[in-house]
Amino acid sequence: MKRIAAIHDISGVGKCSLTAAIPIISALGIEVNPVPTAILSTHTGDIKGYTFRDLTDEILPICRHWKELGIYPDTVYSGYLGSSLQIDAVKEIINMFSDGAKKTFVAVDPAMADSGVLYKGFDSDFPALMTSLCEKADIIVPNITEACLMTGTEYREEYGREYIEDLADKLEKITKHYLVITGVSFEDGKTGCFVSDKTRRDYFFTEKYPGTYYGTGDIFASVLTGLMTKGINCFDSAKTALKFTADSIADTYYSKTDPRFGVAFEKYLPQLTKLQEDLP
Ligand code: PXL
Repeated sequence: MKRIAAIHDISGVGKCSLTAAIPIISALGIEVNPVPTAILSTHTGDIKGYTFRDLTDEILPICRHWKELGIYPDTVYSGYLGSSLQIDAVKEIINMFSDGAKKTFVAVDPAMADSGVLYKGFDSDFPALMTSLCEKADIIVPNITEACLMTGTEYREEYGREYIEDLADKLEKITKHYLVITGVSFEDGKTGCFVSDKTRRDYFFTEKYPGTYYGTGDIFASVLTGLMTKGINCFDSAKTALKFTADSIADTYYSKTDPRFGVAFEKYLPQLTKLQEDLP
């Protein structure tokens, strides 16, 4: 069985970070080894009064213990990181597991911003640090805001193909192998992603529902990372991740639940297990 070390916070309510990564990656038949970076009552987006307990000091000891036991993950997967110290810790984890018999795949979701702004609590130095972590990754999964912050590009709400291709030119110099840009939309009512393996570029689209759906970046990145860990190519992996995320959003939109508390991805886990069994 493959194993993924998932380095994210655990937000009790909001269905993001580890509460998305653990069930989704497990549904793909992969063991998840969580490295919780912090414990929060909820995510930090549009919810007041959340609690926050930092766990930075635990990150390296957890991974060192695994290494002592001879446990090497197939993939190191990081998401939301709360500080520059946590970024340094993830870099050290990548180095720590790089002396194994097999190469460790590294997936970095530079979760730090959306809709043109950095998440609460991050200062303007943070994107450069996150970019330095992305340079150690086999695949990076920024949304457009993160892509702009990492490349010093002006953020735009409206754009054409040229804008995305220009971002991709810059981001392909950062990632080692694969790039997926999420939240790409060229027409009303459609959203999707750009995918590149540096030899081929492609776009995949799905229906766009009005509103902001928290945690969907983490859901998408967890499916993508899981499938790529199983050896599925980046294009099929991204297409499957998009379908799973879109189904979960559609369900939440029609059921009219509060989207701040996350999307109904649980219902689609059996379908995800089935979908990936049929992939080449
Ligand atoms: O989904 C990204 C994310 C993860 N973890 C925490 C967050 C956010 C986004 O706001 O606040 C704690």
